[in-house]
Parts: sequence; C-alpha cells; structure tokens
Amino acid sequence: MNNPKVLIIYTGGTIGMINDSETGALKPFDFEHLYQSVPELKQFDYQLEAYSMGDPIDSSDMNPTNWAEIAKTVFDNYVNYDGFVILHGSDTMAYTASALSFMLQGLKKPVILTGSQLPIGQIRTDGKENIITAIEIAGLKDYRGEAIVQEVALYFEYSLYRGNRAQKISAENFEAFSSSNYPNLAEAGVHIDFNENALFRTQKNDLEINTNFLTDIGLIKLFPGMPINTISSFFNPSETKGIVIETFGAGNSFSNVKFENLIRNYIENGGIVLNITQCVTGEVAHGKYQTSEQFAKMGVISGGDMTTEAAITKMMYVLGSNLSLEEKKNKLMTNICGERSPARIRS
Ligand code: ASN
Repeated sequence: MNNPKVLIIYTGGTIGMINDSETGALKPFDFEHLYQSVPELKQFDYQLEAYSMGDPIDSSDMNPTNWAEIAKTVFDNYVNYDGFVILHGSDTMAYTASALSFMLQGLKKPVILTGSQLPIGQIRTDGKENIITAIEIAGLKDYRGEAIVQEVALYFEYSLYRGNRAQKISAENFEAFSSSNYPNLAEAGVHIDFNENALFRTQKNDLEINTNFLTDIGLIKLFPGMPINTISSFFNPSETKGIVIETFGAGNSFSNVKFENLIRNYIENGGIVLNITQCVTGEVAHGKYQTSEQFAKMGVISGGDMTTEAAITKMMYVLGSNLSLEEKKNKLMTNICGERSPARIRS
C-alpha cells in the first residue's frame, strides 16, 4: 500500500473534551470517541493510526517531561510513518511546538500540532476542520515523493504556521494563532496553498533527539516603574542559569544602575541573558538606541525576532546541552531550525 501513513498522537486539550451529561462541565473523552465525533476520518485514503499519551491533559499542565515524551514517540516511530499529527490544547501549543522543533532536529517529515477552541463534540466545533486538514498536510508529498512539510508546524483555522514562530493570540477566536515575524507556511482554502520559499529544509542527514532541557531559567517582562528588588532573586546563578528578558521596542530598557549591575554580575558569574522584544513584530537591535547599548557591552545576547515561546524553549535546550558557555551563547544567536531571522542589513 502506498497510501500515506500518519500517526495521530493525542495529548488532550479542548479538542478532546466533551460535556459531562450530568454536570455540563468539560471533561476529556476516550480517544475512541474521536472516530465517533469525526466519522470523516474513516473516509481518508490514508492509513491512520492513533496513540493516546496517557491521561489527556489541559495544555496548561504541559511541561518539558511531556514534551520529551511526545518527541520520543515521534522519534521511535519516525521510520514507520510519513507524518505525525499531535492533538494538543491550544493554550500552550506554541511552547510545545517550539520545544519539539529543538528536540527533533533533522526532521524530513511533518510533525503538525493542532487542536481547537471548541470541543469536538459541539456542533460549531472548529476541531473537525483542524484535524482533517492537519492529517491531510501530514501525508502530503511532492512530485519526488518527499514530504512537503519537513519541520514542526502548527495548523489552526485554515493556516499552517512554523511551530517555533507561532503564538496564541486569541482566547476566543477560531483564528487563535499568528506568526507575526515569519510568513505562514500554507493557507487552506479550496486548495492547500504552500508558501514554498518559507518551508524549512534541514542540513542534517539524520533525525536527532535532544530531550535534556534545563528548566532553571527565568523570564522577566519589563514595565515602566518596575521595582528592581522584586526581580533580584532571578539573577542568582545558583537559582537560574539563564534569563530571558522581554524589553521595550528594539530591545530597550529603562536606565537603572541597579538593574545593570544585576545583569553584569550575573553574566560575569556564568549566567546567560537573552533579550527579546515585547513587540509583536520586528526585532532586537542592540545599540540602536542608547537604552540598549549597555546590553551589548555587558554581553547580553540579542534574541533577534524570536518569540517568547521560542526563546524560552531554546534557552532550556541550549542550557541542557553539554556545550561550553561560549558555544551555548553562540547557539542562542544562531538560527537552528527557522526560529530566528538572519540579522537584517539596513541603511
Ligand atoms: N485549556 C485548553 C488547553 O489548552 C484550551 C484549548 O485547547 N482551546 O488545553
């Protein structure tokens, strides 16, 4: 049989919820229920197999151990399937997608995350279309017989996004995700229209799995008037090994000697500080304004146009690797799997 073979990995989220007939509350359903709720799946001329990862969870409960389990499931089954679809809650889907992109490097097959805003059992659910099209994409090949998508991607409401560029932007709309700093990989209408130039292609020969993520990290979002005392404990090298700071505009912060000293001492003691912007589009450009100049001097690393989700999971990945401190810093600055754009040349 030459029909594409797709493995559906079910982790939980709204997509797998039904209303409890007695209480009306949402509860996870048995995976078998999926075929009852989406009978269209039986019409696919794909070979579909399903794997449920233990008890379904709300994606707010996802953590690096769960990410590692998903990555391992893909890795262990990699040669046996043409593609993978991961059913996942939408709330932290962009974190999982980013984490998987670093955990599974060298992909030549699609790993597509999808979910829904309304439970699959509800009449107006967005889940059916999301699952059906995600499965279709996971089995698509080009004229040479190679997978069209060869990376971790996220499919939601007619758009396919690079996994480590996507962010959840709406708690209510069906169009719940966006990829503000990178073009969408595909739009699904009458046809599934791929943006060929945007698709990632690995330079690696084989699939690698890296699940050793270090979670001793911090995330600090600056705001005007921030009391520096409240964040000083973050900059303790025995508590954290890396800190992501979300700064203003092109990577700027308030001028505050206490804050600068915290960062300087932390870096001198082996900590890593990665600067990303709070803006939805654009990138960190150290030195563009005086208010970011000091960062470059202190050895803060520019996160370019990475999303928070990508920056956090990349930090965990890099800190968990057995590279030297300098190599770790270089890795953070380097594009690994499409998570950051090359620094722009501008006049
Ligand atoms: N709380 C749910 C989750 O992320 C939200 C959803 O899937 N729409 O698991």
